[in-house]
Formats: sequence, C-alpha cells, structure tokens
Amino acid sequence: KVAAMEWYRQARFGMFIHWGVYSEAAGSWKGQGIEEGVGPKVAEWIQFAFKISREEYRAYAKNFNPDQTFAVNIAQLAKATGMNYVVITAKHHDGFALFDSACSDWDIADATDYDGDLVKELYDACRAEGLDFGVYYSHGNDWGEGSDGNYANVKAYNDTLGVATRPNGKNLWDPSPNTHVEYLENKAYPQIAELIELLPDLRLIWFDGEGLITEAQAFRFYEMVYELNPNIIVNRRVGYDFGDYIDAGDNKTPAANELAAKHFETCGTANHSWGFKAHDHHWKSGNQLLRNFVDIVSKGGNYLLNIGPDGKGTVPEPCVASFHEMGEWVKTNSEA
Ligand code: JFZ
Repeated sequence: KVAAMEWYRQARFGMFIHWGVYSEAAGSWKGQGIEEGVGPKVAEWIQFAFKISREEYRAYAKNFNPDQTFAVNIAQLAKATGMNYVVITAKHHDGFALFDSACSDWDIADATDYDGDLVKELYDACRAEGLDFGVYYSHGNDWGEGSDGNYANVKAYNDTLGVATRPNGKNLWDPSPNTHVEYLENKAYPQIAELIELLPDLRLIWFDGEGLITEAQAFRFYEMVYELNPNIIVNRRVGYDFGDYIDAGDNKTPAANELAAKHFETCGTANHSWGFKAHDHHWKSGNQLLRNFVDIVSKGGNYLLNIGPDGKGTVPEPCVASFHEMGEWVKTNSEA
C-alpha cells in the first residue's frame, strides 16, 4: 500500500463528520440531558445514554430529514478550511447507515423520508471540489442490528475468575436477536463491500470498535478491503494492529518519545462532542485549532478535525467561523 499511504502522508488535514439520527436529537431526549453531567458526553451516544429501545429510536429516525444542500455546503467548508479529504460516519454505533444499503432497512432509504443517499451525495460534492473521501464505519458496535458480541461468554468466564467485565458500550438494554456472527456475516462485511462498490475513489475506511471482535474477524475486514480495492487504507481501530496507520487517541498529540514507526493521525473535536449537541458551547477558537494543526503536522501526523452538523446538515456557526479563520492561515502557508 505504498502509493495509498503516500497519498495519506501528503493529505495531512482532513474533515471528520459525525452525522446521523442522533444529530436530530442534538444531545437531549424528551427534555433530558441538557444539564451538564446528565445524558451523553458525546451526543452520538444518546441511544446508549438513555437506553432507548431499538423500536423507539427507529421511529424517531423519521424526524431525520436533511436539507439536500448539505453536501455542497460541507464540501465547500472543507475546501475553505484548507482540508484535503473528508471522512463521514457511514454507520455509527447506533447501526444506522447513511447510505442506501441492500442488506439492511435500518438506513437512510428505508427508515427516513429523505429521498437520496447521503454518503454518495457527499462523495460526489467532495470529488467535484477535488477532495478525497473516506468513511467511518462502526464494525464492532451496532446497537440496532448487532448483538452484545461475546459479552455474555466473556463475562461468564471472567466471573469464574472473579474479574470484572466492562459492558464497553454494548447494547445490553435491548439487544437485537442477531448473534454477533450473524451481524458480521449479514451486515457488517456486506456493507463494507457495498461502500467500496458505491464509492470508486474511496481512499480510507476508518473502523471503530476493535474491542468487540476477534483477531480473525478483524483480519477479515482488513483483508477484504485490500482485496476489493488495494488503494484504500485502514486505520488502527480495525483491530489487533492490522491498520495501515495509528491514532494517537482522540484529541491527543503524541509526545516526541511516543512517535511510532507507523504514520499517525489525531482526530479531534471542535467543541466537546463529535455529534451535534445543541447545548455544547465549548467551541475551540480558530487560533486554538491552528495550534493543534501545527503541533500535529510538525510531528509528521495528520489532523482529522471534526464537524457535527445538525439534523438538517447545517454546521454550527461558531465552528464555521473558526474553520474559516484557520483556512486563511493554512492556505497562505501551504506549498501547493
Ligand atoms: C469512538 C466513538 O465511540 C465515538 O463516538 C467517536 O466516534 C470517536 C471518534 O470514536 O470513541 C473512542 C474510541 C477510541 C478512543 C477514544 C474514543 N481511544 O482509543 O482513545
């Protein structure tokens, strides 16, 4: 993957996008979650935080109806910020696919009134701006159609040893009837294949949820991506160190003595949440974001800076303002 990694090394600066049904909820549920310390810290965990049943959450998805202008607006914002690529949540932990998937009806086409494919529309808008494209995919957690993974077995074993087992974000309040293997075979592997077919120039798949799969399962994700399109690189969180590059931890830059042999990326938030949280006003200034950018890039890494558009697809104004400020500097000071 030498050529693919060379692209990534030079790309340096990308936009992360957390967007989905949770964006419409905006960090609170039935009036709960607005006070500090109540509800999810990061808004994309709302279903988990309030133990919302799969049925109720699915009904709520009908409220998620973005404005069709989102794609062009976001692609232009990435461009104006001086970014070179975009990575959107094709499926987050809630299991909802932002693209039209044939192997699930828990997706934009079947579970909402939106007429279109959010991932493909953004891809087209980004390619038109000359931006490269990647997708985030939660392969471990799927609160809608996954299972509690190996949790029950692992816990039974740990209990015999007297060792605690952390639930680790699994859906134990209303698990789907699928076994973990059924979920992987019938949804997760096929959806990765669907995305690779839907997006011919796909550059990157950003997996998340490595703690919930076995080494063989992680390897199968890595291998199938390589076989279907060897130009696609994969992040560390695919699991068991199979990834093509590493991450330094969310919002973290490695210290000089922690720099590893593999290329690194830092993903970071612009406020304190990845998904849109209407009452989170902890916006980092353009200056702060720029300092992060220079720190990361000077150590040789990539900065994947997040936006959390609201349910309509609009990016909060303070975020747009600091991105524009940043973009002025990045564009003035970059070589190309
Ligand atoms: C995960 C998600 O749970 C979260 O919602 C968001 O998508 C984020 C980008 O990724 O959360 C993690 C996973 C791993 C680490 C931190 C947050 N980590 O290894 O530091």
